[in-house]
Amino acid sequence: MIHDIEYETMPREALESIQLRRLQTTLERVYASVPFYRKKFKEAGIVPGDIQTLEDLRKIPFTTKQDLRDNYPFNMFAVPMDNVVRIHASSGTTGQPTVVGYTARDVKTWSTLMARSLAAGGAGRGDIIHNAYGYGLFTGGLGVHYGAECLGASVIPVSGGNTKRQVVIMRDFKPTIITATPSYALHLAEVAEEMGVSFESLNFKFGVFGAEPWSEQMRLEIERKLNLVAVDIYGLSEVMGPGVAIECHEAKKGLHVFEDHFIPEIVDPKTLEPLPYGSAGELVFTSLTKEAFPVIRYRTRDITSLNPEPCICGRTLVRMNRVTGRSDDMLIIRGVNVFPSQIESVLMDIEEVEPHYQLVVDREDNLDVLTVNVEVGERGFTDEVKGLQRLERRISKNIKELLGVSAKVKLVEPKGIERSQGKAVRVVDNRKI
Ligand code: DLL
Repeated sequence: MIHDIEYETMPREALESIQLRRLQTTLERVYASVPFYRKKFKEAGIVPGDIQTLEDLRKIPFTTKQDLRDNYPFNMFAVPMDNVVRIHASSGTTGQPTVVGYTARDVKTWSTLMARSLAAGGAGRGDIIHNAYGYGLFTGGLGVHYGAECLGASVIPVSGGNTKRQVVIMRDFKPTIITATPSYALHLAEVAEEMGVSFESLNFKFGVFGAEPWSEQMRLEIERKLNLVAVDIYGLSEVMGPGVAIECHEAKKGLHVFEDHFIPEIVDPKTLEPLPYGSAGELVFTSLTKEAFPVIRYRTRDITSLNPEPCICGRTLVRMNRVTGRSDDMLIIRGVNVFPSQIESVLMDIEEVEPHYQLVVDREDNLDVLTVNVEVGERGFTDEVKGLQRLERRISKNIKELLGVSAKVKLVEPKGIERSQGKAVRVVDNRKI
């Protein structure tokens, strides 16, 4: 079902005129109230009034994660603290956390966009949503929660962790929709199986998974193991949280970007030149309606491409393709660019292994060494060392053939890779720069 029929199916011309009006208002606001943006505009020799068309947006400099860090914690806020009703922050695993704020209207907008997202993912009134995204500073839990309530669905705020209890809740409350990171969804499936609870006997229809990259093969694996239809949801705290873009369950082919609230651009991550529809590059967002924490040309570091073709679901919003990785978590192994998602695709094609893996990069004698630790499934597990070695060699050969990079493959016994309660840690890079 389409939650906001008017905005989600709007003809391009009408949408662009709304975008331009909202963009101009946002630019005036940040220029007046955020010293960082005023300085950037001045350095570029522009004022908000110079932006007369959507193309003019390209005259404005980019904003980076470093800019947000430099303004830690609240200096990017465009409203006084009296008007901020919510604060979230990124986990800060790659440095200082990024802090974001919301006014009451921002929370309302976010809830509406999350209601749109859940509806696109197959949810409606009467559905029971098992929300296993973490509640807290992470935007996943509360983002889905408010969206579910706005939609009129019943939400179970189970959060991440305490997995056995989650299985009992799934068995007893019979939720119809699950929301979680894809890695945690697979972990839930595993624990359910251990507890003798079959997903066939549960009531799930749809799952809305995101917050970390996952491949098409992983979607098939999740759909099979959890016995549901899985859609991809995208978002980031800096831009809002979950609900910036979502796949529709009808097509499951690219994520509709809510362009009446965010302008997406794709740029070459090296030259920063804009790229046309269809070309893969770094995704950049400008927010159009946010009050407390507007972002102008924010470089997400996520690599994807945009597809303007009409969708069978009726939405006219542009679709972004599945995020294949980040321009900054791209691994360079002996000069070869490799995204963890590419290795994942190779692994997923091997029947004997499970979708639980970790990539470790070391430097030995000045050479990069990539080790792929992957769990062997109960089926591929054998006490026979030779059999395991054969499998390791086969995987290594496939990686070499398909990605052009040499990798040591280490099979790990079932459950040997630590399970995440939220986002999976897929890469451990031990190289010193
Ligand atoms: O992960 C928000 C979110 C919560 C999205 C729940 C979806 C569901 P952050 O913690 O700020 O926000 O992390 C944002 O996670 O820049 C991407 O690199 C990655 N990411 C998010 N969704 C996807 C996805 C939330 N569907 C960062 N596919 C983003 C691939 C994703 N990567």
